[in-house]
Amino acid sequence: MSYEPKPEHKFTFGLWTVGNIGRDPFGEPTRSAMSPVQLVHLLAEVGAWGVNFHDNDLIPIDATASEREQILKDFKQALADTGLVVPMATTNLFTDPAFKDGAFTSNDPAVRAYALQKTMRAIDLGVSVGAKIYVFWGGREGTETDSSKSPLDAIKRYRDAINFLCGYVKDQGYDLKFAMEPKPNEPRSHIFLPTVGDALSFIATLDDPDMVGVNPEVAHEHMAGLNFLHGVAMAWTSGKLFHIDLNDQLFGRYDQDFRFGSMMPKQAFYLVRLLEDNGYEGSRHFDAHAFRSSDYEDVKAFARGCMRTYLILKEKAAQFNADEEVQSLLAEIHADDGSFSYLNSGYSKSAADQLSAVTFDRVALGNRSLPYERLDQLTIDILLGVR
Ligand code: GCO
Ligand code: MN
Ligand code: MN
Repeated sequence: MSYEPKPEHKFTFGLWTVGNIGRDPFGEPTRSAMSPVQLVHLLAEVGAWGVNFHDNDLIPIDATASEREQILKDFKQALADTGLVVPMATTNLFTDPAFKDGAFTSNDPAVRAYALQKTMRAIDLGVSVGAKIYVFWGGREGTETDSSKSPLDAIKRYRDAINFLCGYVKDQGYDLKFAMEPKPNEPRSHIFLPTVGDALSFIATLDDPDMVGVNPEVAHEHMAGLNFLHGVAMAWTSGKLFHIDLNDQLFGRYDQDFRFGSMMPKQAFYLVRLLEDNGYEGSRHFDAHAFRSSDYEDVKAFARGCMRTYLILKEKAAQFNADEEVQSLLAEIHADDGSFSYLNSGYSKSAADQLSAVTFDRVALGNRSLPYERLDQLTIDILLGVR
């Protein structure tokens, strides 16, 4: 199999990912900044399908109207020249000092109003280049000290803001859905909506929950010490997996944003298998960046690596699914003689009566062998390429 990325794979990168200049809290940039047009061409060269951006990745926050017009014209030309699409857009509500204590959840009503206005404009911008998904990552929506902000107030403000913006999108007649992106911390000590589960329960309280889903990110759930696969499964089963941020991250570390599958390839394998086996149709968006030590040639290697690893894992998933020994073990594990099929259609008085009358052999249930070690080693053999 070739691991060449194709448009049907829907691989996307943010301008801020391949455009990351290698600044960190301890060191100055190690790469010179590339323009959005240059980044679009870089992404086309490595074989990506789409490019996503924050409003200010494209248009600087202090750009004049005529600068804005020229940048947008050049960007659209680059899209036309390369065939890249813009499936997703988002707002930068974290860089400017105005947002130092949050945007939608700020204690200052003027900051909250500015955040809404900035997002309305950024939505207009995203929609003007074709975005269908709009991401909300509340990087500054949080606290260092809980004396400063009531989480109840903050969550209410967050809800009011998303409701307001849903209203705006509908009023404009845009074909756009929202995706909330949870993260537990960094840059704030504590960020509201820390995990996929929090985001899902928040969405259920909105005026129009159907308009809003989630954008889970590998690194963010790993930072919280959680199983990303399980978070994604929860989003999927709730019909809320509108987008996904793929990268990699060790547990218990600062936000690392590593190349997809580079740290925990086994977890990445289960994730790709879930997405591919269940027909996930959204973007496979890589929200990662190259090592600070990389130059732009190495940034291309990084971007190609994200897509290549995804495609290798997709192939491994197909191999796992087709492996006879794996399948026979799975069949053994899932053996079902149909004795309890009367429970499959949910509660009924007769099902409850029938169940009440059963005598279970509890010891035999506990003694049943579960060959999970064998299954796991087969998985490892497949992943390590010896099968
Ligand atoms: C992070 C986040 C961001 C968001 C981006 C798009 O940890 O910084 O993952 O990269 O994904 O703001 O919403
Ligand atoms: Mn992140
Ligand atoms: Mn992200």
